[in-house]
Amino acid sequence: MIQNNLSSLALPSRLALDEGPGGLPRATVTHPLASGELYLHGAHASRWQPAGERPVLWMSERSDFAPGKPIRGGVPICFPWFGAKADDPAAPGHGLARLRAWTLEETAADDESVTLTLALTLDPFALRYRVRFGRELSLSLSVRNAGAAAASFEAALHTYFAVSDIHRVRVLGLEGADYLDQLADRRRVPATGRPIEFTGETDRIYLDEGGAVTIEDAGWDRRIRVGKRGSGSTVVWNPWTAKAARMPDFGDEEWPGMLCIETANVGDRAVTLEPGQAHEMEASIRVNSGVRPS
Ligand code: TA6
Repeated sequence: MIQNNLSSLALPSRLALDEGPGGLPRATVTHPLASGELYLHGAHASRWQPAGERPVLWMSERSDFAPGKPIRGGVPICFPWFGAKADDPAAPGHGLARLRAWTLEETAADDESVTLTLALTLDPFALRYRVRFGRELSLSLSVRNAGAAAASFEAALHTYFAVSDIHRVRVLGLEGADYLDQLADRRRVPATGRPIEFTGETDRIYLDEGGAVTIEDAGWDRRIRVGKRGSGSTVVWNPWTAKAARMPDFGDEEWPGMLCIETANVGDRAVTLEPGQAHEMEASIRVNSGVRPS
């Protein structure tokens, strides 16, 4: 059942609302410059395809679409913690925001894009999330401390990108950043000075200085640029064979076709807000054809 407030929204012509798999309310964008899809469940952008390009976001064929379950692919929002909750191992991984029904507050469309603005309250935080579908995909998460005391949070836009073959992909832009290796108890590893290439399960929290990261995909002859603001960590993840096989909502053979580049603030880059203070984190994603000869 689509939430009541939706019926009162005047939708621009390039945006439609229906019920997707699992009966989840879904907004579908059809614009000359791009098409896209977003579920109110988790404010989850699940598809973005600029005109003339292959789809940019990856989605597992095995994903769940059900209340209380995360969607496997697209852009899950991890908030107010990343990974396991430090003081409660029984708490859902990556927090609560991706499991909640967000309210669609505003929509807008122009010659460049279609923009959706969604809201969620997770005490003491008030969240607003603006998603702009156009030649670029812009995702902006604003968090305000609506409580009476200082409060801290971790956040990540856990973006799943579609790639031709992880073996033919390099990641540029993190050569100068140390990383915490999630496969070795978050041991700190010094910057390598080289682009990232993939030969096995990779799960790293890069402590970066906020520059853009580029996925160079030689198989599809394209580059995906992920720019960002208000983020001090970038998580890079591919589960490879064994971990993919352990995830029921992830096809065993799907791992070569995806790569997560996550715009985040996690660990010692978590954010602390005084009462009334706000913080914004934004990812801006763009596709360019052609890669430098490898
Ligand atoms: O961001 C990488 C990661 O923390 C991996 O360790 C893996 O667990 C992934 O997130 C997916 O987590 P999820 O809870 O969505 O299965």
